[in-house]
Amino acid sequence: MVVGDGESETGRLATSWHGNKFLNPVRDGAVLPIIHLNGYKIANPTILARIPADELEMLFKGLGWTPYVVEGDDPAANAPADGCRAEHCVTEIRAIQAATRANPDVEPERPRWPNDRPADAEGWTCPKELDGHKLEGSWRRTRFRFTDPVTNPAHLKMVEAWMRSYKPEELFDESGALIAELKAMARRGRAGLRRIRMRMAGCCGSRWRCRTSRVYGEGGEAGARFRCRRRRRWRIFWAM
Ligand SMILES: Cc1ncc(C[n+]2csc(CCOP(=O)(O)OP(=O)(O)O)c2C)c(N)n1
Repeated sequence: MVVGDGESETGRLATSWHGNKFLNPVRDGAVLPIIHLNGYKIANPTILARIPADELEMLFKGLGWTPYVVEGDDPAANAPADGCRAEHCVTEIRAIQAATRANPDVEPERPRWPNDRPADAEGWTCPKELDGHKLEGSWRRTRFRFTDPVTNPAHLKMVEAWMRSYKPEELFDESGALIAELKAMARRGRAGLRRIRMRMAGCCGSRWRCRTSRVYGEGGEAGARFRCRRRRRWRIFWAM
């Protein structure tokens, strides 16, 4: 589960770090939280990225986790190590489960589940700057947009170079469809995102019967209204 550093300081998520207290390694599943520590949330710095690494480590240890940390701040150079660390965490989770499940009659001690923390730049792989404003590695990446690529050839070129940097020819076939290898990675059936009840704040308890009816509020007022067809009533969920 990848969690943004901004997201992870919102009330409910900040509290949910304590969810490990209720996990029974014999009976329950496990979650590997991967905290995407990229320094910013919307237009502000994040708290977790503003405390020293040793303090952050102590924080998560105090919350009962075994934190794993990336060294260095070059995301491209870190990528292979990120993969290895994540794999190590999964192996550790499996080992905890195997050890406790081998003796299901023994009351298990609460394990210190791992959590992982890669450090990427905010907006990593977006253009470095736009009209003199730093984008990658800055909160500005959510605030500055290409508004005129139709009339501004220089901006159009930048957008094209940016999009091509993701190598679309390796992701889509000639007809523009996603290649089979990637399609096969999507979760299906009951595990598919559309079928997960919690996907919209646990919206109404029916499987994919809710649809977003309209989002109201201009320019960032966070409030979405969902219509629940099964119960035939309106509900309002506030995201903030
Ligand atoms: C529960 C909840 N509270 C608040 C918000 C409002 N919100 C939208 S984006 C955001 C910050 C996201 O920052 P981060 O997780 O660091 O993502 P990044 O900026 O790196 O993409 C917040 C707090 C939300 N979506 N959900």
